[in-house]
Amino acid sequence: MSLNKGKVYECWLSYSYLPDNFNKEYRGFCNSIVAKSKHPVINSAIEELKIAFTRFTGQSPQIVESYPDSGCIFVGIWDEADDKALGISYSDLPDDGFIIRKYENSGKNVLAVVGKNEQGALYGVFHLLRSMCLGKTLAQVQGIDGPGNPLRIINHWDNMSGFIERGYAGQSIFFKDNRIISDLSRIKDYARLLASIGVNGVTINNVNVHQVETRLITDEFLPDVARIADVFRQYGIKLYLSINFAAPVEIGGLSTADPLDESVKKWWKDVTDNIYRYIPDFGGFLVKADSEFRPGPFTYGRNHDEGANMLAEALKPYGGVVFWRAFVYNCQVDWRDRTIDRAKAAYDNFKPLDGKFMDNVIVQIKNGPMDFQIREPVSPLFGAMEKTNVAVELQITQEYTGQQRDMCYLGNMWKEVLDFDTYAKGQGSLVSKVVNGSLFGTKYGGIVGVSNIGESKCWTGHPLAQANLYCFGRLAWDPDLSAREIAEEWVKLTFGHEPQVEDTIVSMLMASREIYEKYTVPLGIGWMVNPGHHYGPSVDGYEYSHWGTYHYADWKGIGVDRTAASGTGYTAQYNEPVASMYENIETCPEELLLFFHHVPYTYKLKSGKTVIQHIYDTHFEGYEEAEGLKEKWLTLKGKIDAEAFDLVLERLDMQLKNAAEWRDVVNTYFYRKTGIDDIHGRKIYR
Ligand code: GCW
Repeated sequence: MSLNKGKVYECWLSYSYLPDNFNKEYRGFCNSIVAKSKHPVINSAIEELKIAFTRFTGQSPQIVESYPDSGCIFVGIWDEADDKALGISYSDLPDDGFIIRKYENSGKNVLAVVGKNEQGALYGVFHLLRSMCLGKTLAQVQGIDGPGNPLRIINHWDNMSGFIERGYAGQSIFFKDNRIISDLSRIKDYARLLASIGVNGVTINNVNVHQVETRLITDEFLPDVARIADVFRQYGIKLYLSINFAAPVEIGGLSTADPLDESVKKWWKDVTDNIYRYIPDFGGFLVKADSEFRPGPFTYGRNHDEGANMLAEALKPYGGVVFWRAFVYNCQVDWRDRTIDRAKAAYDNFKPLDGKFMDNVIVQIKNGPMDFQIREPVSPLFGAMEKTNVAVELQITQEYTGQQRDMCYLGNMWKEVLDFDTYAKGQGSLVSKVVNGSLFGTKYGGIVGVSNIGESKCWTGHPLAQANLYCFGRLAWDPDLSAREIAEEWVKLTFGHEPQVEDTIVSMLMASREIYEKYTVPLGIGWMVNPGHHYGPSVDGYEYSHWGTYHYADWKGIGVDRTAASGTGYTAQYNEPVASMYENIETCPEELLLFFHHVPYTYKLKSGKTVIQHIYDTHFEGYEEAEGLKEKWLTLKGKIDAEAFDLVLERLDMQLKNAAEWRDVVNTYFYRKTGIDDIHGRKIYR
């Protein structure tokens, strides 16, 4: 761990705030660590205990191979442990899981952290340290735990130039000037952060694979890619690469990239064999194909299953997997053509392929049917792929949710996704059960998040955006945690235990998504952003372009009719009773009203307000509530780390400017479109 970079750098692992019960509960174990294994992952676990205990006690613990004459921590894997003392059998431990138990060894107290494997032991150590910092008792910390999802993956949209597509926290920590960075120390710190929240895989390059990045799979770059993989491996994290489907043509000298062509198959097999020579535990490929001008099997009259299976075949002997993205839609639409609905595309493209993918292919589905808007329904594809491994893709980086200038804690949104009932096998068919493989008995599954980190000193540009990375990992580990619990954990670990500090920051986080929604896009309609960079308002920015993202506002009404009765028929992609709920305007949740229905501005909401009045009110409120965020933050002056305080304050000022612009642009637009006055007579910028 690179020390002395400040608390904002150390994030939730600064071990700076020790609860009162530490001495009573844990102090007696902290002088010695017993470890028999020299495995690199166990070494990382020990290193972590050393960092933490040294911070806690001011003394570095001794590392020994046999039990000392005093209390100690034991770290290891099942085979090395005293299984009688643990009181469970090997099969009681979940995969990659652990047990923490206190027992006596020759009259001395041992606190054992025992993993089913080395990774499990590392997770156990992080769990123990987190619990200590949160003030949990020894009784509470003991027990068995394991990950709720087999695959917990971070995708980076980093280009080798160093630029990060949709990155709001500086340049890449992996790449610079079309090379891999030579000093890997920051990558190690990053691996440590990720392992502490249970992440077990990382894709280091952008899904849009450009020219230089296409060569990451060749001898030119593999030695350096392998160095990065070595760093992640010490923390139980596998490395994956995004690949260019047209690579056989672009760098292989072949005339085709047809997935059924024998020379193409051989090319990928040779490439894959070579990768495994450098990286024996390589995770696999991530593919964006036939999407937003990226090449794919469609060029050759083939389908996604054929493309994915060809790659899966090459990876199979090594246990590698293919993440194949379902973000496939027609992005050359004429807005006048109401028969095309981008929201329907993922389902239309992939539902017919259910059952055709090999068992080491995972179809990676964005949480919503459009594209990471502040409010969207959950993609109907989750309730439709019964014979396919699927993963949900969440966007931790805040492309459409404030770009890490505006505050937006995404925990509530992600919980809505994971808790959404697809009814695929009757009530209780939650997305969380689809993606962990339990609902349909699929082999793999998991949660993928698009990273929000970069070279920024605090990693995420906005210090409070660290909460989103933390939340992602915690939910991937345990989807049953609540967004609030996770926020509370994060605040305690990052800013300490002072109740006023905790209450203030937790309440800010919990309110932030709705505040952002209020001053931006109303009632689930989405978009209305400036084209290209996607920050700030432009109501008609995408209204007449080819991307398929319309709100259809005219002087009479607004919204997209996606009903089966009179609209695009999107609602029919859901299982009952969800389909009918959305189809019927009376039962459609109001926050998604305009996503599913086109209504006049005078349509009355359940609150008794018209849609137009709702637009005015929420935009005024959203701005005022953003002001409230700043007021709350100011009460923390002198009570938290000064650097974090200043950085956040700076961002809150940017947020206020943005909120004012959104309020004025959106209200003005709709005032002029409709000619309907605000009933409160507030000043609308005309
Ligand atoms: O939302 C869009 C983004 C693109 C991104 C694409 C995708 C990586 O604006 O920047 O490309 O989604 O998810 O592939």
